[in-house]
Amino acid sequence: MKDEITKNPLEPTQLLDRDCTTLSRHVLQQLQSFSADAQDLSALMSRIALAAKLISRRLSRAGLVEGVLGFSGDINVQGESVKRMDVYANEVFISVFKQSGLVCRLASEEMEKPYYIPENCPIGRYTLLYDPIDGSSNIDSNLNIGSIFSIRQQEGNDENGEALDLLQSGRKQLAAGYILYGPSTMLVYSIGTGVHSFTLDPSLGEFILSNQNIQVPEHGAVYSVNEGNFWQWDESIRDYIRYVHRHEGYTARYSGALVGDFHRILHEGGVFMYPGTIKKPEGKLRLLYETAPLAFLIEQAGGQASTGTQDILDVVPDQLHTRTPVIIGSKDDVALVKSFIDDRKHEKNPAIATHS
Ligand code: P6P
Repeated sequence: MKDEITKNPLEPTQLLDRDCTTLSRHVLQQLQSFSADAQDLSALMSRIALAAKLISRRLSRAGLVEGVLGFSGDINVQGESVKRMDVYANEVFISVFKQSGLVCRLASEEMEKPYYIPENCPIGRYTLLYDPIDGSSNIDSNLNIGSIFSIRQQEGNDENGEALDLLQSGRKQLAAGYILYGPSTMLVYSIGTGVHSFTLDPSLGEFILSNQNIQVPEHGAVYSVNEGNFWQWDESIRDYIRYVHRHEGYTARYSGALVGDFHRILHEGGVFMYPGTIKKPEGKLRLLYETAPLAFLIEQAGGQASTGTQDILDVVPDQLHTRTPVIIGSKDDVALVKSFIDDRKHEKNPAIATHS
């Protein structure tokens, strides 16, 4: 995948222009509009960038400051032990949207119910759905982690506070993206006009455009899955793993943090999977603020995202923290995994036609 910005060195004036291409400006460029909606989306992305900078700053000093690493002692709605950074990052996203007039509700992996910002609600027509820190088991080992976000338009007034309008498919997303806290802090986003990445320049305190119109390769060597679950999977997934074990040209990469694994697939191609297991057929990853935003991105980048039986973006959740199995990445590699699922289905029921 060519990086169109770095394959030809930029002239000085082009370099200056590139350094002025902040996230908010890029959104307006993408929308080719200065309308109120465009300005809203631009302002929303700026606030997300501010959240990313605050979290990145805290992570960069985690080993030096008391009270950053380790567990908070709480258990979240997912039944998972909460890291102090989970709590901090969750609060950061809430704080950056206060007094914004933009976001009325925030739905987070860390909160059972959506959080309402009353002063925004009559005017703010947007909902932020987010996983404040994804992969927090990596924090204390100083390995890559991420934040994942999705923006939806609020439909109706949500009088009863049930936020039922959020229980719609991922195709209702206005924007989606993630922040990768790695050797550099990167923000990758889409508003439906391609996938674009920004790199935080600490000397400027700004996210600067580093790559645009990212396209995932049709195929890649990487398969990314926790093979420790091998015997928990459906036979069809084991069939796929046996295939990549026996064929040249495949390599396993798995960091235990979805955002980093996804980012690698987006750039190098291949497939990331978190399949369902016999005990938990719905898998581990959450739809509204993990797999649906990434599915939005991968489809914008020319790839695919499936539960194994339907596109992730077509799944309609029955509750805020609905989980789905996920197979996401290059078109050819997602299709290969699905072919093993279809073959097993056909075996169980020969009446189901399966492709060769
Ligand atoms: P496992 C992190 O807890 C996470 O939600 C994702 O970031 C990651 O891909 C997955 O779970 C890892 O789960 O079961 O392989 O440790």
